[in-house]
Amino acid sequence: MYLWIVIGILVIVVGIGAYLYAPPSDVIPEGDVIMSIKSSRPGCEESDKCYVPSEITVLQGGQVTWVNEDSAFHSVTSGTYGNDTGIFDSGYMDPYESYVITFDDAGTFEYFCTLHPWMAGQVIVSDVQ
Ligand SMILES: [Cu+2]
Repeated sequence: MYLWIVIGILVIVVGIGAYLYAPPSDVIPEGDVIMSIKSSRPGCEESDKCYVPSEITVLQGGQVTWVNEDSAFHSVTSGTYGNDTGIFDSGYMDPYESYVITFDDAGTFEYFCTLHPWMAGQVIVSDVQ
């Protein structure tokens, strides 16, 4: 009888501990730009919902974080489809994976998804005065 009470208390303590210290499994990294759901299908470009937002402005030296919120692979690759400029490339991003780039040079940087030619966006890096 006493043994069962001890075991019962242990189970409760371990249970509460696991509940308090387990990292939440549904945390999605915060992104500046998301690859939206169903952007793997053609048509998102018609409503400008592939990369959201498809155009983002940051100050020189600033960072942009992309998060793939779709269930398909996507990439963030510099240039345009068929004309990869080789400045940056995330590779295939899994669902909910994030990718961060720091932009040290001012200018307009176009990017696209190597898997879905209709997905395109740009980062405008403004000069620090
Ligand atoms: Cu894609």
